[in-house]
Amino acid sequence: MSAPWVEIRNLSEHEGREVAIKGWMYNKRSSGKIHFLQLRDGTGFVQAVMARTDVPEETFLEAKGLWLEACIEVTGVVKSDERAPSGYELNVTGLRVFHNPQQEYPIGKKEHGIDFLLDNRHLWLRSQRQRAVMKIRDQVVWAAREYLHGQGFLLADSPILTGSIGEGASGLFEVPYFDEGTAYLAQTGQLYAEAAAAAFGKVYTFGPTFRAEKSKTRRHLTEFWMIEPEVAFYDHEDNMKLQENLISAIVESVLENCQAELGALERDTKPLENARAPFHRITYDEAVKILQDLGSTIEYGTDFGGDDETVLTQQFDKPVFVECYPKKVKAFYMKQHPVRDDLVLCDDLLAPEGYGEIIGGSQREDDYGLLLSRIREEGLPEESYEWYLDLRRYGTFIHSGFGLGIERLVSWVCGLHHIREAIPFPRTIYRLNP
Ligand code: NSS
Repeated sequence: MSAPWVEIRNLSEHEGREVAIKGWMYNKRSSGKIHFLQLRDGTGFVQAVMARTDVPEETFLEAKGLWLEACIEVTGVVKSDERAPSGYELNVTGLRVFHNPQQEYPIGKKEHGIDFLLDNRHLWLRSQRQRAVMKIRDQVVWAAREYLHGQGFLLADSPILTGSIGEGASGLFEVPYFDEGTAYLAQTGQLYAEAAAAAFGKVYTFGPTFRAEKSKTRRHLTEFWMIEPEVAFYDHEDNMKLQENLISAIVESVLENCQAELGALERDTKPLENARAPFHRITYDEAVKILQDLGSTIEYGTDFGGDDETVLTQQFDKPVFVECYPKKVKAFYMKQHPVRDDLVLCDDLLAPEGYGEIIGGSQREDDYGLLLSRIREEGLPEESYEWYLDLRRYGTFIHSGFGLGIERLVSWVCGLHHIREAIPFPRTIYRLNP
């Protein structure tokens, strides 16, 4: 009977038995008598040790001729080994070569520039570091869904092709749309989430969102994924509680399930362990004062730049909410502050260690007249908001929600220098391929 195919992650269940592993050879060391084949199969990494005396001569020669990233099946006996990162090694008994490249793999051991790596993103993804980031991304998404599902949220997907502008007229990707004129790629699912909240109570959307802003920062993608919860009868305060509980749950889940990956990234986990609700809170007014006291030239009434956010977060040991921004720097749908009519009931959640905004949220304007006048002030095309105004015509309700940028969160959790590593195939203003 031939050896059963097993995944590297499950090797511990097969100690002492002969198994087959299908994967790629990402590295190799050889002496005259032994080949050390480093294998990966996507679920893990393991060293396969082939001794000349254990295999037929032609098998040993065939292994000698393997190029990096050869796709192979290795048969061998699983042996525990304390020195191995996975705790196991394979004593090779057989080899089957599916494809031997016969040419040098473009990504070698030497340092490559970031442009080269991004041009080769389709291959770069195979590296141990990129696998760690993607595994953590997967855990972040999984944990977010699990938390929301557990709280009774219903997933209500929103369209990507839309006729109404979600976040202001700048930064829109336009697509010709049959006889209907121009469609926009969604900047947010929020307006649809609000309709869904009136139908189903607690909802969230989760999908790709698009911004055509020409931002070249470490925090901006033109295509990013956003989770957007929206809840009927939640006010600004309830909204912030949901945000801190969601982030705490996600971070806890990553700490529980991704220790190996955090280790591979050499991530200091203390700031993550610290990120337990409740988070710090300051108002926009207080934030401006803190920044000015620290020497910033920020003027009251303007939005924070990335550098301001970095400085702010460095004053706190865990995530911090900045609440109640001036109306004029925020989107039209935010609810006016009950006492200060120059402010809105909103919050940005800033991640520590200089990372800055990972969430933007608000209580929504539920007053028909105020909302309509905001749409007019912003010069938005009124006709395409008719359906949105209906939500205020038929049983208007207090409600709040927010958008969590997945790549921003993954960047912070992984301790990445740049957001482009937080998504399998990043889209930035300079990159559409691969
Ligand atoms: O523009 S946001 O601040 N808010 C919204 O889109 C609301 N409509 C969300 C809502 O209330 N349902 O974006 C929300 C988050 C922001 O905090 C970031 O984490 C992320 O979306 N975001 C981005 N990530 C990567 N790249 C870019 N360009 C980007 N823009 C926002």
